[in-house]
Amino acid sequence: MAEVETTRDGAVLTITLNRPDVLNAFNADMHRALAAALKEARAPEVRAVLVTGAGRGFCVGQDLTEFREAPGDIGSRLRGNYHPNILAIRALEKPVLAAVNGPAAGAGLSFACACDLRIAADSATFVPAFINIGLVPDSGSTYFVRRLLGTARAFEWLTSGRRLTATEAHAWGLVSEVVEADHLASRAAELAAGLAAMPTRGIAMTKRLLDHAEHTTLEEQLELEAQLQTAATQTNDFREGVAAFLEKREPRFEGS
Ligand code: T3D
Repeated sequence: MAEVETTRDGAVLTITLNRPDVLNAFNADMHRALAAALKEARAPEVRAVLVTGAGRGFCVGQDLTEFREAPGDIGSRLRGNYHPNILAIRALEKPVLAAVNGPAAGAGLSFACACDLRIAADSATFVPAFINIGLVPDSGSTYFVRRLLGTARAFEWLTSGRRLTATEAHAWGLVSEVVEADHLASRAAELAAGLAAMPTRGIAMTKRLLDHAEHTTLEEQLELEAQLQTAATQTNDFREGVAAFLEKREPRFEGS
């Protein structure tokens, strides 16, 4: 069976991590398959991406059975396997929604946090497992968790290794919604379809602006907003949005 499966429903590409026996822990084959899936997501017909896990887990990070022997050169593995996929999610010019169906731990937590939005099943849990085995957070966890939670809470959580429930994750703002486990797939599909029907280029540029805002001055951010707003006014979806408003009808955005 493929370590990562992709399915298309209209303009939504669903990427399913598929090593359910180990709660979708990462191994080299899964990294490669995920890279291919994220490449597939770049197709213009895809306007929203949904990522989830097969079975009862979302993703529990590195497959620890590979650490039985000496860990080898972890830095090289991070650079070669993990970083390209995290960067690919951020570079993807469309929204990426994580439907967290079960434990998200270690680099699996980083992977969820690299996505633009997260919803969770009520059975999902969030575990910054790195510290529990004497590692530091990697794959962007310090970047994304700090951004989502603030430095003080990020430090407290990442150094505790504490398992967070879906309800707690919602209260902290880590996920935007918690749904009953049986309804997660349908709710995620509904949300992804809604995102796919929005002005895709406008969403892509909003994503870029928010990422850029993390490391810039107000002056630079104002300038980038002005540049991307100029680009936005040149899209078909801008013309359609204004026309629909003036004609008092629902807009039909095509993502161009
Ligand atoms: O190499 C590099 O490139 C470095 C990169 C490192 C990045 C990292 O991700 S480091 C962090 C690695 N992840 C962890 O440390 C998480 C370990 N897992 C857990 O702490 C727990 O499994 C959970 C809290 C996530 C979930 O607990 P629970 O009780 O729901 O499930 P479980 O019973 O522990 O696990 C179910 C099965 O999955 C079990 O196998 P079994 O007994 O049914 O045959 C368990 O061994 C397996 N499993 C869980 N996590 C991993 C795993 N197998 C391999 N690797 C795992 N990470």
